[in-house]
Amino acid sequence: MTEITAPKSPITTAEFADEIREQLKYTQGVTVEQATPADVYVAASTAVRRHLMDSWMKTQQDMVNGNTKAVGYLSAEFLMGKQLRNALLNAGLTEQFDEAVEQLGFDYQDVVDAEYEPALGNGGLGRLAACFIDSLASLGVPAFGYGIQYQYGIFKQSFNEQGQQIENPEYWLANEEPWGHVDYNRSQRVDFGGYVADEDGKRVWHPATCVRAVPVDYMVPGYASGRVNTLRLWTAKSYDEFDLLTFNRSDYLNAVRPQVDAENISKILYPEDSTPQGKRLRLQQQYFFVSASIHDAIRVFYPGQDKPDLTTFPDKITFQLNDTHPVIGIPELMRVLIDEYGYDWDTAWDITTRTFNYTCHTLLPEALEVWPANLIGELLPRHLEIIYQINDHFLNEIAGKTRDKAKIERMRIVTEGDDPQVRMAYLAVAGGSHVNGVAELHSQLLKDITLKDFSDLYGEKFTNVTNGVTPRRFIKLANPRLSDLITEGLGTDKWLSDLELLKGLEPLAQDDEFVKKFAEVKHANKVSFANYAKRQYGFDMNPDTMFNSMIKRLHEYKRQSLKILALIARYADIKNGNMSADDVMPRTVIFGAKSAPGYYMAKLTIQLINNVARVVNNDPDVKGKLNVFFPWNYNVRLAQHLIPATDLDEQISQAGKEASGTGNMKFALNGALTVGTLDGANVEIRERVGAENFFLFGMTVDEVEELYAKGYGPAAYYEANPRLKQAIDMISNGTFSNGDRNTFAPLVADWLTKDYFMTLADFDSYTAIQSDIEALYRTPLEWHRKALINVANSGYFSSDRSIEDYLERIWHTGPLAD
Ligand code: 26Q
Repeated sequence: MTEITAPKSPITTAEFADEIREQLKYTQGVTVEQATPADVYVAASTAVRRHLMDSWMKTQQDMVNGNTKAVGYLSAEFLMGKQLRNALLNAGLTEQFDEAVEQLGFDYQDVVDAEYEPALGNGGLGRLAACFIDSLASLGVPAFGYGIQYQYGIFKQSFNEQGQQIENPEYWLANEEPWGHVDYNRSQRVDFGGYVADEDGKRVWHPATCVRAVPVDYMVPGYASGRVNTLRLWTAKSYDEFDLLTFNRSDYLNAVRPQVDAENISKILYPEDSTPQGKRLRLQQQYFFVSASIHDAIRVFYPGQDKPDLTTFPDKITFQLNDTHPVIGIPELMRVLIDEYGYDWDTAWDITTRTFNYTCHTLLPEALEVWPANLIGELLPRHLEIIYQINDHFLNEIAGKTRDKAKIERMRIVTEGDDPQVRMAYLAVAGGSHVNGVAELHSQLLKDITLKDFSDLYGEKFTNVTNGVTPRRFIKLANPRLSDLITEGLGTDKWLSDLELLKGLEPLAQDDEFVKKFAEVKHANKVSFANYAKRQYGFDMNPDTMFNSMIKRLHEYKRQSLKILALIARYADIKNGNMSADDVMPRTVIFGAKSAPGYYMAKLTIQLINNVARVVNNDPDVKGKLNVFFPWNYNVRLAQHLIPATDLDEQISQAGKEASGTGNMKFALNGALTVGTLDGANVEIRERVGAENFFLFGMTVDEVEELYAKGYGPAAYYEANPRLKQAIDMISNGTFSNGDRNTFAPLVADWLTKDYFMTLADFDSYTAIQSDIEALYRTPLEWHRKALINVANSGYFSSDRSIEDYLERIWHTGPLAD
């Protein structure tokens, strides 16, 4: 007997169909006959929202009235993906929806396809935030996600004739958006600029301008928890007051300018996910959403109180800072407590440090945010004073802990000199209770290198929480075939809320019949993906080849270049006749990647991949043996289609550079094998699935360090390895640029002279592991057995487990009582 625990709403199909009809008529003003799939999408989404309303309101009431501390997840990005299917799943309405829509004469897939994906994030960090709020709700923990409702999400990527990336605006709000509820009556004012004056012994901020932060609320239904949390994204509106002086001078356009500028604050998501540029508007965005969120939390937890006792604030809510982006919240809470509520410094500092915690997502020094003090002073003069004061107190405090003068200097929150800089990561460590990395290795390296001085003196603050992904979206929704097989294998669907139950599949890996069914699921997924890729992109993919994917942001440290060099070497082997037809294991290589618009090397790499794809796919000599595809505009939807169809996943960053990775977890859970370095969460995945079920290659962190210390010269590797040399020479001689030798010259020059991420040094080991990969793939049963063992042992990588770790190690709170 299979035990089904998935929630099922008591509503019938007929009732659901009636609700859709009502919505169509009374809200949208169309008949069923007139309605398009997009109309039905809006009507059905509205109906689902209505169904969640009671649980949403009750969750909020229980949160405010009970004693369970809530979590405020402060994040500049939430990469949510489509909402409808997820909401249906978590609300237990999937069947009713499918049937109702069919009864109304629509294809449910058309209706689902009508949804426009909100892409309010760059990549891993934003998607992690989305997984975490899903898990918080599913575990019944009261929580707010707080962020920004950008009008333009991450750009829509296309490729031009030359294979270059083109960025197009992603104006997702051009379509009706039924999920977000604009709540003008819960707006907050956010001030900027001006000056600070001494008045009656107090510092008083006289801002120059202000904007109105209007919340847009999204319901976050938990799976099988009956709880519905809130994602509150702020949008910037101007106040409707005119600058009368200017107005009277009849300079109307200038009078309206502040209004127009105000609304720019939430206009666009910055598409850089490293080397932040210190842009004024970006700082405005950060302060905008953080200030509004802090005031919102005070409003929610002390309703109607003029003089709340905010010493209890840390018992009401704990704020998690998703990277340094919301760290301006630390001086903001200090300012609110001191200036707005009259607390003294020490009390305010005690409250603040007990409220905040900080998650770091990087190891790259250039990705650690630093703001010019001058810029902060211009936009937030009172905050700059407070930051300097925090700096002074902090330096005093560490002087009591160490006599190492150099160390104390290194730990300054604000640097000295002509153009002082505020180091947001340092401010976050000083102003919060806990700091965590996102995988074991990353947390260790933070302590040993990036934040070593801090860890020496405040070791107790440092901890690890390994990332995770939600099995609801990334297994159940993305891979229904595998979900059914897992449920069949385990005899229950409880794994959806307790992913460690996947362990129960391990014995089935010795059952050849089950492994064959598992292999059939993978094949069916590949066929589905091939059809999807044909429809969406016009690609011709052969599902009987190995599907080998590399999907992630384009970055030098992630080393898409290693993959492309190996691929060119393989192409040359086949072309040169170095391999007999039998030796060639047919492969379909699939890339997905966006580059930051101003990242020259990354954009050139995209162009190279596209041109290698063009040459390889058109070469009759390699027909049927090697194909390369680069579907444009990689996003959550494409991930949901591609991951279940992948045989081999690439996680090949230079060791010590990828903080965690989360794609690696999604692939392992969907039965792909990983080829990867000992980096980020790969280390833990390999530990859990077993070394024999993971294709490891490349230098370790220590070996990288050693080689770097010795002096790394990439040219020697080029000279020593004829296959590598040939691959690079083919790029140089114009094979992939219609004979033009200049197009990719900057890439080649970089590899041969700098190669900062040691692509060339790892080439040998990377190409050597390919024979193991191909040997295994020739015995499908053994391949799929290992893939199944991966699934069985990846339950740890559920974001439910990550959240439980946060609850235990950092937040010290739990589910609401029933
Ligand atoms: C900062 C300032 C100004 C403009 C942009 C930014 C910015 C925006 C996004 C900086 C960084 C990001 C995103 C970083 C990110 O996605 N990091 C990834 O986080 C994942 C979740 O923890 C990890 O798995 C990845 O290893 C890490 O690269």
